[in-house]
Amino acid sequence: MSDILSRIEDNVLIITLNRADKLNSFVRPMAFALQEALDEANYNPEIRAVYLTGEGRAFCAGQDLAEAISKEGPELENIVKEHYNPIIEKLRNLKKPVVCGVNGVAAGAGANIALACDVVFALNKASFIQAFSKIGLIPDSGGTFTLPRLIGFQRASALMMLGDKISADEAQQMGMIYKSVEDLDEALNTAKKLAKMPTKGLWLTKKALNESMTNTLTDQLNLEEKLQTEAGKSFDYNEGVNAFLDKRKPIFKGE
Ligand code: T3D
Repeated sequence: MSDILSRIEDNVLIITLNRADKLNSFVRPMAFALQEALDEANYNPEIRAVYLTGEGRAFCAGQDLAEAISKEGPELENIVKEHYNPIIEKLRNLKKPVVCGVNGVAAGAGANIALACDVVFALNKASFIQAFSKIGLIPDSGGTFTLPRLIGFQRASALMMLGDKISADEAQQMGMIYKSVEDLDEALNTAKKLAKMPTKGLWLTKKALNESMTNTLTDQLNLEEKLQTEAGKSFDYNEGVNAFLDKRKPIFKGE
């Protein structure tokens, strides 16, 4: 059985983490398989959005700790460098929107991979744990960058040091995720909706948001000017404006 399942449905690449008996914790082949799936999403024009979720009762319990301490397993520095850093870079630089459907507990790297997605839904019974401090590690997978920006420095600091479990409802209230939901159909349908939208414009939006994390206001205004010019030359901008003026539904190509 493969560690990652993937299939295309309505132009959405549905990726399911598939080590349910170990709460979808990551081993090396699984990390590489996820990276390959994200590459496929970036380059395959049929794919216009990604939906990431987990099999069974968990989304992902982070690194498989048995592998992490195994003498035959990869070195700790290589786990971060070769597994998680590329996954986060690929998620943030993927030119298609990534919706995450957190179906259960998301711990350690599993939590921070979810938070690196563009739109994060979680089942209301799901939870988030910055589990790293409990085993003497620091939060990785971009957590120290992403979490303080999502929920503020103080709350990020407390959650990362204490390793407290946060419910999906609490995560929504503090702005960590977009929505806590009763049924993840809403999350998959959101990915399908995004797959019909102007893909290029969505990518340029994502790029602007990425850079806003570190830019000055002046840099950001200049970037908006540049990206808006690019968006304005797209097929979908022309189609969107014409459809509006013709009072019809636009048919976007993603270009
Ligand atoms: O070298 C490095 O590690 C660097 C990279 C770091 C990145 C990281 O992600 S570090 C953080 C690693 N993750 C954790 O510390 C979380 C560990 N898991 C838990 O704390 C708990 O499992 C949960 C809170 C997530 C869920 O608790 P619960 O009670 O619902 O389930 P459980 O009984 O603990 O787990 C069910 C099974 O999954 C169990 O296996 P078994 O006994 O039925 O055969 C458990 O051992 C396994 N499992 C859960 N998490 C992991 C895991 N096995 C390996 N690695 C795991 N991370």
